[in-house]
Amino acid sequence: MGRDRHRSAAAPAAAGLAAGAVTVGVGALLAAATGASSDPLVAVGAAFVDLTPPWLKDWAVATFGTADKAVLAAGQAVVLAALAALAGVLAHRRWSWGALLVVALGGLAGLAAMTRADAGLLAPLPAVAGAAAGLLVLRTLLRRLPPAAAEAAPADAAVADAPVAAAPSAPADPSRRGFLLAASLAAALGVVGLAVGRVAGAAGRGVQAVREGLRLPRPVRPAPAPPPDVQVAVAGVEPWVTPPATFYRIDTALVVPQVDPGTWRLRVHGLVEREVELTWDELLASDLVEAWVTLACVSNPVGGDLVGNQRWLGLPVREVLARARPTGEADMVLSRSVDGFTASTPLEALTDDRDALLAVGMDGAPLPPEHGFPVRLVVPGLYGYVSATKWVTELEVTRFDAAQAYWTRRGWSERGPVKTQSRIDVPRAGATVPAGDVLVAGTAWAQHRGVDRVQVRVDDGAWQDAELAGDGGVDTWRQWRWTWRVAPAGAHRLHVRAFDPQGPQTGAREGVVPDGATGYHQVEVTVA
Ligand SMILES: Nc1nc2c(c(=O)[nH]1)N[C@H]1C(S)=C(S)[C@@H](COP(=O)(O)O)O[C@H]1N2
Ligand SMILES: [Mo]
Repeated sequence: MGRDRHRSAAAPAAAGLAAGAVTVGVGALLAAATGASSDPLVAVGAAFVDLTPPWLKDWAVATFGTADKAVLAAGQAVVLAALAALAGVLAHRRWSWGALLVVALGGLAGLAAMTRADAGLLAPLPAVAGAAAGLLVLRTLLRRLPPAAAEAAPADAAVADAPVAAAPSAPADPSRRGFLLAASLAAALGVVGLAVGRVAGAAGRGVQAVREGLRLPRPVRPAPAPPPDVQVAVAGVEPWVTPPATFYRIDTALVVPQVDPGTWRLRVHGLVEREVELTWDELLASDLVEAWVTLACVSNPVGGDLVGNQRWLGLPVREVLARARPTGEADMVLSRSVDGFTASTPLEALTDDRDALLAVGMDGAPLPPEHGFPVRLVVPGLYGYVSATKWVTELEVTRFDAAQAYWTRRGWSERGPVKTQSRIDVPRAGATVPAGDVLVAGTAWAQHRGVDRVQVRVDDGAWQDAELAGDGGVDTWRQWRWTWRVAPAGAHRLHVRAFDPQGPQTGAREGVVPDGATGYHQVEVTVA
């Protein structure tokens, strides 16, 4: 009996999975028209991201790094599959239970879609229509199965032996084969719908094609050529210029926002004498400048790689703000992206003489979609979460005591100046190196202050000055190398520290929350 019961749950669970696939597929297909953020999977994932407590986000980034999105998607798939199977089993026992679960899930997804920043009137439609289609498929599939009531009844021999109860386990039974065929077909259609919907959603807006056809104007002030020795000649050190393809990506967007430059606008408002609206054409017609800026994420652990250096092209933000004329009370600019992310940047950092840019170019090309196409902010000296808003559409001039940004509401500091840090790239942690002279090398950063000096220490020995590579400017990282003369055999621990004009970085170990990690990067190596 237990075995039969087990078997009898498999078919309804499969029906639930097939109906779930249809729900997701129909949702994604409709979302190709109503916008990616109304895709039920995307909307629920995005709402989950927004509701994630800081400790969980921190743990996820620390554990999965930039694979956090893939892990979230996989987790979502597992949870959804379990719920879909449960809905199938419940509906088989009693239709109203299963239906209620489907309606509740569809409703939740619809609500999630309505709370997205760019939600239109039709935002809940994909979730609602998807759930309706799923219910229809579930009903149709379950009709092909014998009722569960027979099994749910007391285990009296007459009922258990009734032909209707035995039917599902008889492989040759045409109704069972028909059920499997119908369920597989529904599941396959759902998966195809999901794929087609996602592809059509991205292509339908034609933003990729627009981006590829773009040519950016020349800067009125090109970035200076970095000194020839900006890169140390040690294999294994991260390149001084981070290729866009490997530049770290951190954001809350589960689907890269597709923003058409033709309809893009930047609205500057709030504590200003004059509201300003800027179009893409106006932006490109302005005097654009270029600058090397090293961007860093506040979630970067000591020794981590959520940091990269690039050549950015854009309009100094101070020029946009000058057109709007902030009033005397203003001390902060809350930048907002199409997907609702916000960052709080001190007004000062956007109006002083640093290269805070409304950037349109990276590495001589339009921004890659995942790095903020068509327009993002880049502000030297500040962590990305308080400054580097991608897909930016709004600058609200305000005050720190009047508004809070996305991560500040989730427990992170309202201000995020980059902390002076250094990293050993060579040798790698855990490496075994041959005895003799050992090359130790890496990078260090103290954006907008500059790295003055780097020192290395072996075990508990004295700090030794490393040799600095060429200086690419105070807003960029700086490479260094040090030769460990006749490294003694055995296990050793290398430490590094950088100095900015205010002195050495702190060795006190702190985690990334609330305003960035501190402590010396250390690697353990074995000298053979
Ligand atoms: N719209 C949007 N912009 C954003 C974020 C985001 O979640 N959404 N994350 C910020 C954070 S935390 C960082 S570190 C930088 C990373 O920029 P990158 O992905 O181009 O490296 O983008 C910032 N800009
Ligand atoms: Mo970040």
